[in-house]
Parts: sequence; C-alpha cells; structure tokens
Amino acid sequence: MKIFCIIPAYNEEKTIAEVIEKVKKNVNEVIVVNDGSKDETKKLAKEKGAVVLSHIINRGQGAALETGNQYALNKGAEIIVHFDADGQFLAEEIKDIVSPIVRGEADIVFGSRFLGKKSNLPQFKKHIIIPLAHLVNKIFIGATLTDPQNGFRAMSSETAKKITIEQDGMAHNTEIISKSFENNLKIKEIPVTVIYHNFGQRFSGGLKIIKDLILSRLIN
Ligand SMILES: Nc1nc2c(ncn2[C@@H]2O[C@H](COP(=O)(O)OP(=O)(O)OP(=O)(O)O)[C@@H](O)[C@H]2O)c(=O)[nH]1
Ligand SMILES: [Mg+2]
Repeated sequence: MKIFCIIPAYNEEKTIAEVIEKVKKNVNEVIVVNDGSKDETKKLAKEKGAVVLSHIINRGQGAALETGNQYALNKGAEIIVHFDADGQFLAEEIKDIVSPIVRGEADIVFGSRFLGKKSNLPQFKKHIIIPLAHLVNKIFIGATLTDPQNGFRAMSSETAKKITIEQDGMAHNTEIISKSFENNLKIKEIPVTVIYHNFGQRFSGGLKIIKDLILSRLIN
C-alpha cells in the first residue's frame, strides 16, 4: 500500500536529516511540513530527498499535520503516518503502526508509551501533562486512550478524509481522538517507544500543551 509519512518540523535542524534517512526506508513518501523554521530545517530536508511543504509563518503542529494530510490525499496516499521530527520515535516501528490498517483491523492506530515498551518520560510530563490530558479527554470526549499526547499515529486515507484537523496547536491530539470516536472508527493502540534525549528543556512546551488543551475546549 502507498504509505506517506508526514513529519511536522519546527526548528529541527539537529535531527531532521537523520529522521528522514531512517523513515524513508519504511514508507513510500516522506513529507516534511516546515512550519516557519528559522534554522536549516528546510534545506536539510530537501537535501535528504523529502518533499518539503512550507508555512511562511509558524502555525503550529496541528496546522502542519493538516497541510500534510491534504497533500498526501491529493497525491493518492492510502495510509498516512504522523511522525515527529525530533528523533524521539523509532522508524522501524512504522511497520507495526500501519499493520492493523493493512490487515483491515483498524481505521486509525495510535502509538502508546504506556503499553509495555519502555519510555524514559520526564516526571513533569508523566505526572502533570499526561494525567491532565486524560482528564480533559474524559470530561469532553467521555473517553480517553492510554497515551493521549502521542504524536505517532497512522490512519487510512478514508480516515484522513473524515478527520479535518482544525486545532492548529497542540490540542490536535485531543481533537483527532475525539473525531475518531465521533466517526465510530475502528481504533487501535499499539505500544511504541519514545526516547527523551534532552530532559528539562521541554517544560515550556508542556505548559503550551496544557494551555492549548484547555483553551480549545473552552472555545468549542
Ligand atoms: N510544524 C510544526 N511542528 C511543530 C511545532 N512545534 C513542535 N513541532 C513538531 O512536533 C513534534 C513534536 O514536538 P515536541 O515539542 O517534541 O512535542 P512532544 O513530543 O509532544 O513533547 P515532548 O514529549 O516534550 O517531546 C516535533 O517534530 C516538532 O518539530 C510547530 O509549531 N509547528
Ligand atoms: Mg517530542
């Protein structure tokens, strides 16, 4: 099947080349959505042979994923994988995340850090952000997944047509889960590995996730 991998990237010059190199062995097309990066992300991604779509200004990870999804659908993708640019996911796990879709057992598959595989999560993320995301999902969706803030997922093209990502920022995670339930999709979770290289630096990112999550729900 024709598998497209969408990699949203914002100032990821340190990791983007290696991530593309590894991902391209596992998929048919690699699409980097460069979201107004101020570093060499775009140049490096092009050199590695990825298709690079660019937002002129930074619009957020959710907006970048939607740009990527639309492109992939237009180009005839059958399965779309979302994969981070920061080198935290393992490209060899792409085959595991797409396989339930290939076998017709799922419409959308979510990666989870809490189903057996080891991930060295920072305490702030583990004890504050993830429980908060669970709470927000339970209150607003009435359901949650084991890892509501995991950006590693795969969906069929039919699913991508049903799920338009309208949350530009970090609340897209909750939005995708919510729309999967609303559309009665066949949902599956599989264990994935998430590696943390640089502890402590993502504290402000964590606060942004909390702000996006709560604001998006208050507005909707
Ligand atoms: N396009 C785009 N991508 C972004 C933006 N912010 C983050 N990303 C990308 O989204 C992915 C995840 O971002 P992170 O900041 O690592 O978020 P996270 O993985 O949920 O958080 P950690 O668990 O702390 O790593 C990476 O590939 C980033 O480059 C943004 O504003 N625009
Ligand atoms: Mg990350």
